[in-house]
Amino acid sequence: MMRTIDLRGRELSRAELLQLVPRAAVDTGIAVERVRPLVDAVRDRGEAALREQARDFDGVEGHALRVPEAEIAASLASCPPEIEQALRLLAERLRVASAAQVPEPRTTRFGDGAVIRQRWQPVSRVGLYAPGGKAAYPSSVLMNAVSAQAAGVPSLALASPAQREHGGGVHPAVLWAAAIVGVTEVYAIGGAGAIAAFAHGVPSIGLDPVDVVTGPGNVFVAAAKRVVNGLVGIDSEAGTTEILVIADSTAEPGFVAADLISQAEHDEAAASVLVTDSPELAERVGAEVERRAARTRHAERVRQALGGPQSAVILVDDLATAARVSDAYGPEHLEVQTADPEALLGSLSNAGAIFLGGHTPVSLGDYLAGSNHVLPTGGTARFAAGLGAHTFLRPQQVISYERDALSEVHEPLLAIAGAEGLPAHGEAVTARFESETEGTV
Ligand code: HSO
Ligand code: ZN
Repeated sequence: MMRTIDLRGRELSRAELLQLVPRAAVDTGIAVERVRPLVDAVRDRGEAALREQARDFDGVEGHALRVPEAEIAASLASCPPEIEQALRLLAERLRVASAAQVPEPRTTRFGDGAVIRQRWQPVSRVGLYAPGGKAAYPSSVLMNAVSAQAAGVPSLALASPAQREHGGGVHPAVLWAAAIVGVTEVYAIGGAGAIAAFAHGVPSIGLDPVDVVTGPGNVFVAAAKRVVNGLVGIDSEAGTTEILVIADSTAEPGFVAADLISQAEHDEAAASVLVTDSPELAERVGAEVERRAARTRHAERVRQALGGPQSAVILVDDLATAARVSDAYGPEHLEVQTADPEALLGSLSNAGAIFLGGHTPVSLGDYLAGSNHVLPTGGTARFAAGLGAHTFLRPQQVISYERDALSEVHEPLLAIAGAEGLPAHGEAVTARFESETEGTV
């Protein structure tokens, strides 16, 4: 089902490695032109535009745009207890691991009275988008909300499309997640309109503008985030899911196959890549993939994903080359199933998250590892990070100098101000010492 790329005995340049496995093409750029009028309409006409968009795109009219708080709390009554318990465990682990992502403040001193503090300031208000319908993942809602809370964001709003089949309210699974993390401001607004509402605010329903918008969505949601980027901050665009497994002859073929299939289950365009120095393992994984894919619920989707050009088995001469291949690809999820995964970690840099050893499947990270599953896709792991407390934090420098410390840099500062032709910059410092030199106070 998966095609094989044999790199044994071949030296590929970095440029060639970058081309090796193609990514599914996403045309967010085209969607941007389509959503811009929708975003502008919400900016200019607020609630009326949101209601038109709900009618046109969600088939819902006359519904409450803000979900009553009592309804959020009451939603858990419809949540099966084992699911509620599991979601609470997820939230708790995520909370602990996310708290560890918040950096300590640091102080730098250049002698006495010359102090620079660096503190990490949370943004004031965040808008979190949760898709509705089939992709209503409560786990993703928690990944976003708990990260913002761990950062110390004081105000958090959630939006999700109004669902016709739920009486114009938001998907119950989204409400369960909101209830579990104590988010009380929830809006039944979907798509580009929701992103616009967060960015511009909607006074008639009491929706104040936010500073940062995060959360997954379809191509139109991604496009709307691009449109409002700059007015507000956004998280990175999380595209179709990807897994790359580096495995050697000691790996368990069934584990490798199960993990390749687990992410293929998300989407026909999902990418599953195996890189191995063992042709025997490749063969056994291939057989396991066939066997397991035949039995899985989303068999057809999995077949398409694994059979697509975005998926492959790559044969290499050694694990060092496997690491180079993986780094060039920059997968969202990287699994290392080798005799000594720690030994390879030093040569791996570009991945959204790295899963070491045979008992750390990606689906553990999707749900209960305590790590965040919102990760950079499409090769953006080469420069971007996954979602976390840091998404909502800004490093801010606080500077405080005393008189003597200022005097110490007076002369060199005048020199730089002179070089830049900005003498008033120097005079602002000189003013602090004039009383002494001229005898006036
Ligand atoms: N693997 C997905 C996240 C997810 N999995 C949500 C299940 N639910 C992208 O990392
Ligand atoms: Zn997943």
